[in-house]
Amino acid sequence: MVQKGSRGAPLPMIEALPVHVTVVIPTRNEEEAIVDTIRSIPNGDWCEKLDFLVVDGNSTDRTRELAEQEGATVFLEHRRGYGRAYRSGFELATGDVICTLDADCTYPGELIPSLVRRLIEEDLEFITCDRLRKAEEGSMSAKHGFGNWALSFTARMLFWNGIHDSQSGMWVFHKRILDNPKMRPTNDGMPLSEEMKINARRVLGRKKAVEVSVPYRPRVGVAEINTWGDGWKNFKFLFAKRLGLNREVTPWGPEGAED
Ligand SMILES: Nc1nc2c(ncn2[C@@H]2O[C@H](COP(=O)(O)OP(=O)(O)OP(=O)(O)O)[C@@H](O)[C@H]2O)c(=O)[nH]1
Ligand SMILES: [Mg+2]
Repeated sequence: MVQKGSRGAPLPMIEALPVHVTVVIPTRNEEEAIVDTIRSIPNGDWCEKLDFLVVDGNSTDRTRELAEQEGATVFLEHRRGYGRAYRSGFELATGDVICTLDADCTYPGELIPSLVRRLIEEDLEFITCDRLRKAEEGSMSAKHGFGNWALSFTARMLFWNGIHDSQSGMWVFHKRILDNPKMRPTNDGMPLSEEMKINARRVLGRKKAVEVSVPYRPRVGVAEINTWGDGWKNFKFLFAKRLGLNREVTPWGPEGAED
């Protein structure tokens, strides 16, 4: 017997996981890929409740409209930045388990049910998905490949945490880990990605914070990333974090939440 995902993809008949899962997706002008990104995640009975929170950074295209049509809750985060989007989205997510991915069809959304199952059944707290070992052809330019390797290598040397892919943006974790202020990332930009993994390994340890290799695919839609600028910011952040000099520029949570 099989269950049907909302897009008709058959899922093996297994007991629903007793958790509410929120998929948090940051977007900025992703109208070409947001629908397929949401649809890539099986929407069957594999968990108690599944919802989508799109944190949009002032897109000027149809991203927000399309996300709402797919049933997602859309939060408009006026403040710029990838990290800023997550630092609001994590607080707003209502699920017990949070999953993240980019809105550009690069990450395997279809693996989310099995990753959540692994989190629960193996009693883990945090999973980060490594893209570098299973990257598909054309998914990463030589420049990005080298940048990812160099940043990951530097992070391993500075933090000795064994993380292979410090820049991956796909994570699956219990929302409760963010109750600990030491787990909350401070950075509003791209460095939030490496900060998540540094915090997870520091606070939760290697047994509870694990890295899993997943496929990585060519991007749909045009990236707004500034390769050299963001690469340099990521690099500087690693040293600031190592020295304990990283600081929050904006507070945790959506605007007004601190009042
Ligand atoms: N809310 C919000 N989302 C953003 C912002 N910048 C990027 N994003 C989203 O964050 C995700 C990651 O950004 P990408 O442009 O894919 O960055 P990247 O994965 O390093 O670059 P590629 O490898 O080219 O995809 C995407 O879903 C973007 O739409 C921002 O300022 N605000
Ligand atoms: Mg991307």
